[in-house]
Amino acid sequence: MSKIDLFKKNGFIVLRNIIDKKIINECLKTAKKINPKNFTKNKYVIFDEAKNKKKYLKYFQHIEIFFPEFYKLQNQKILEISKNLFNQNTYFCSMGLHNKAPSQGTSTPFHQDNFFNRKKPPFELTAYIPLEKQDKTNGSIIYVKGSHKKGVLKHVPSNAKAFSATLQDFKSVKKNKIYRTRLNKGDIIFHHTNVIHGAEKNNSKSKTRFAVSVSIVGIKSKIDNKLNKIYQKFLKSNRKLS
Ligand SMILES: O=C(O)CCC(=O)C(=O)O
Repeated sequence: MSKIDLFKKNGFIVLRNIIDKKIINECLKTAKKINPKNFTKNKYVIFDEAKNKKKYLKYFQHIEIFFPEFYKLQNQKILEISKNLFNQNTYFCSMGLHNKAPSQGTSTPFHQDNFFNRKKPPFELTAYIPLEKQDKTNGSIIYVKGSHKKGVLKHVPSNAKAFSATLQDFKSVKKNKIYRTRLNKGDIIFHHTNVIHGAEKNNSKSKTRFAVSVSIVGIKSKIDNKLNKIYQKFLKSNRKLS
């Protein structure tokens, strides 16, 4: 099956060895140097907090504005692949750095990005770029195959940092539909904005788990007013938690 057909069938594809490891290492070095204390008042930065109140970086929205080396991840190859997947021109939209600190990094609740992205038609995808090895030990990303075909399902408020909403009914998802990824530096996932995905917490005592999400949008896509109204409500309630 071609990569395009696989993307259409499952709602995601994993491509190996696509991103220049030099650029990844440069971004990883920067990410590891970020001191939470310097960003506590920055509204784009969200932390996990330990019992002793120590803060750990969880999510840094618009990382590229603060650390321009991250712009290097927005390359022509990614745009070309996205263009082929949606059969239309595409553009880079936004970027964020995810982390799960050793033993502290919390899970990513199961969700569909389009609950947050609010696109109609849903011509949007995430290019998910791990900056380091990612597997079961440090919280691998998990997909529900084919779930992008169902539209945006009901989400409910979540206590999870950086994700104001989670899918209401994950229990009904069949086990054989679950795909757990194992990623190395250089790999990339393209996932559809409607595909259900999440990740476990970081159980490792020593491994960080930095990854970058780059949003790419098809030019035929617009903001959906109905989805937008629901999202704004959820956003308000979640920001009070951080
Ligand atoms: O890295 C993670 O756990 C979350 C990633 C994610 O949900 C996304 O990029 O859409």
